[in-house]
Amino acid sequence: MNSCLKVSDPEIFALLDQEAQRQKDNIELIASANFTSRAVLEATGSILTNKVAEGYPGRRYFSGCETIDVLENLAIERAKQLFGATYANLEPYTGSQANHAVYLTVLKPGDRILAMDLGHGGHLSHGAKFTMTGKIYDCHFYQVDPDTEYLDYDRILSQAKEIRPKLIIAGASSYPRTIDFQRFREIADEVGAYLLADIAHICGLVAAGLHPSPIPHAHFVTMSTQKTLRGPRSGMILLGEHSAPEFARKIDSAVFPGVQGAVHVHAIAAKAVMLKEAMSASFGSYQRQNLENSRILAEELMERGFRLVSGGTDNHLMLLDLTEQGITGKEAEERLASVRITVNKNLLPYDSQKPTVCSGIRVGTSAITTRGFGAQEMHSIAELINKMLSSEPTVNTIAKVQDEVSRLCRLHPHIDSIYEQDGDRFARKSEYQLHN
Ligand code: DSN
Repeated sequence: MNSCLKVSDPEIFALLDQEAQRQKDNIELIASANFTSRAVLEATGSILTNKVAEGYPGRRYFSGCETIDVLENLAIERAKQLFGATYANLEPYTGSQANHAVYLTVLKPGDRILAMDLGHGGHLSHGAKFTMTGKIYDCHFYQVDPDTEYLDYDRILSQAKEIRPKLIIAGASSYPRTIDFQRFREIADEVGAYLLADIAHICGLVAAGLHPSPIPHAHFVTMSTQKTLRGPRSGMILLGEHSAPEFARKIDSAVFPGVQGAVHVHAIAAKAVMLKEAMSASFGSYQRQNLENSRILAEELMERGFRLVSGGTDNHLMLLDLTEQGITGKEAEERLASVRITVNKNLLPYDSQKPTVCSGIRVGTSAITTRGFGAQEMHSIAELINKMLSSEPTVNTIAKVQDEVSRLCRLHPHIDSIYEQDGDRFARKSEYQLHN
């Protein structure tokens, strides 16, 4: 495939090659990042891109959908099986689109939402004032406890009683602790609100049984599929048995034609592949290692004097407060980028810095765990972060850190390690290997 591209568009080919090299040579610690399998990539880049389809299996607005009807039904069944759901909609283009479809299902413009504050770990699509959600709905926010930095469910209940939201959103993009979906449902019931669980970050852990599932509790469950699930860049909506009878058809029409148009059939196929992979024993091992890596990295960083928000992590990510080190999140992100360690600056709860500066960074282990990094590498990475952030690094230190990053990357060479890890199914050599 790449050889066609090389001939027809050498500029784009060269950029892809450059990005492949970056992915190979960098330690990827952005918590939402991961590496898909080659099988997922093949489905994403397949001839399914050529097929136009609108509507749902058996209810299409174009002909020629016999094959893709089978494909979409198979994907739906796999999603239901993996998560123990009774309804699945695989058509949302992204996690944000999935959220918008839920809003369209139960809210009218001006209705109240209560969601996690963006600066405390929430997500843009949950109602930040400059977003579509924030402009259409009346959005209010709960925050973490100022002392423990954990969610304070009693406080959320009091706020819910005061605000009387029509929808409560449980879910985050930078909250390192377990979320109690049952408690959230009790709060929602007490104030007569619907509960949406957005599990974009933790869906892989939920699928592997390593984080409590929201399916028995939430009215709606949404997610993006490229993070801990290791799928394509896409979205998904699930319903449990208590809400499917009432909402299945409404969600269908909220997704299409409510918030989007023709189906991304190639992404549906890639999600089907992702779901099959997520049912394998190796996926469970991967997620256990992901949690173990995260726990070890958190401990190693704290031992080196870094303060972690909430004092640690229960999941695949952690937030480092760099106030003690005297640098901003922006400076830390840039310093680490200079040695090919990729992180993102992140607001911390009650942060006094602007979102473009931030007082901390978010660090996640999903991508490096896919790459095969284990306990020993977590020790090394903590040491490298310490060398770069605890004080201004010298030229000599920077050179030594760069060498160590190269060594670690060579030890676990990019995406090809996934194929070896997962056995025969992905045994074929990648284009990247063939070219190098
Ligand atoms: N939701 C954003 C994140 O958590 O990084 C991007 O997917």
